[in-house]
Amino acid sequence: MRQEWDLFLAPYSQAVDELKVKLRGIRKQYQQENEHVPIEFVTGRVKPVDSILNKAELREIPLERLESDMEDIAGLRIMCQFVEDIYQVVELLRKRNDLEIVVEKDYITNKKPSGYRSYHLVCQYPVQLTHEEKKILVEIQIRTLSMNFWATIEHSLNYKYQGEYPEEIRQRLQKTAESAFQLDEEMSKIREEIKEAQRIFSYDKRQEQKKGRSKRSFWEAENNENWGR
Ligand code: 0O2
Ligand code: 0O2
Repeated sequence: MRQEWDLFLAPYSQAVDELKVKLRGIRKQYQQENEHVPIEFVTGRVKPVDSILNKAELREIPLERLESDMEDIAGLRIMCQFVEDIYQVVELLRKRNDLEIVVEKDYITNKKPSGYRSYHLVCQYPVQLTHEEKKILVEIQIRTLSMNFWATIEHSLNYKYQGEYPEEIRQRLQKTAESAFQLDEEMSKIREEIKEAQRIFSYDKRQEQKKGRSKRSFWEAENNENWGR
């Protein structure tokens, strides 16, 4: 049984690994170009078998329909500094020819009743296997650091209450979701200022690193000469 699951999950695991590299690659390119980086960090996971089975039971998904009906067996999460970055990342993903967006949910404009905000994409992603290409579904959640802070805490509280929150906690969670979003809105207002400061900071840091490198190579050249004597 374990072996069957491993076999079934292998392409999902490959997709998560590949997409983590690709998305982190976008981040690196922006850094090299000294541009504001719309991606702060990327995480990913393959849904554990227990979670797959629980969700399948809850949603009445027959196991033979997992591939088509469970969209988040492979999950990537992209964290951004600003709400505007989220939409920039969505546009970047839209333009890629290595994945196809099949479902799009904007829980930022239309927050969930819980207070949850995030931008969700379900994509079809081709994985190259030994003998064939397999297209699998991958869920990409894009959110700000502040949205992620709220969702992470709410997710762990959910484990305790299984979604049946006492009224007081439910209301507090909604309130904190609004406060988290206010923080995003305030940050957006001073985003040009922040972006400019970050550009100067990362430029200075790169200059320092370059200086460090040339000092090191001077030192190494001197040393090599000394060794040669
Ligand atoms: P990295 O990049 O490997 O260092 P659960 O649903 O609670 O039963 P889950 O969510 O599979 O279990 O596991 P966990 O440990 O909460 O999350 C694993 C990683 O994937 C975490 O980052 C999460 O931020 C991310 N993640 C979790 N759930 C989802 C999801 O539903 N969708 C997406 N897109 N990402 C998710 P790491 O460990 O730092 O990742
Ligand atoms: P996990 O792995 O435990 O995170 P549907 O309503 O059927 O159209 P569905 O399938 O519920 O949509 O997907 P939806 O609503 O887009 O949510 C998918 C994922 O978004 C969830 O995965 C969560 O990771 C996250 N999410 C959605 N709503 C909330 C919320 O209120 N709080 C938090 N913390 N996360 C949320 P799962 O399936 O819960 O699994």
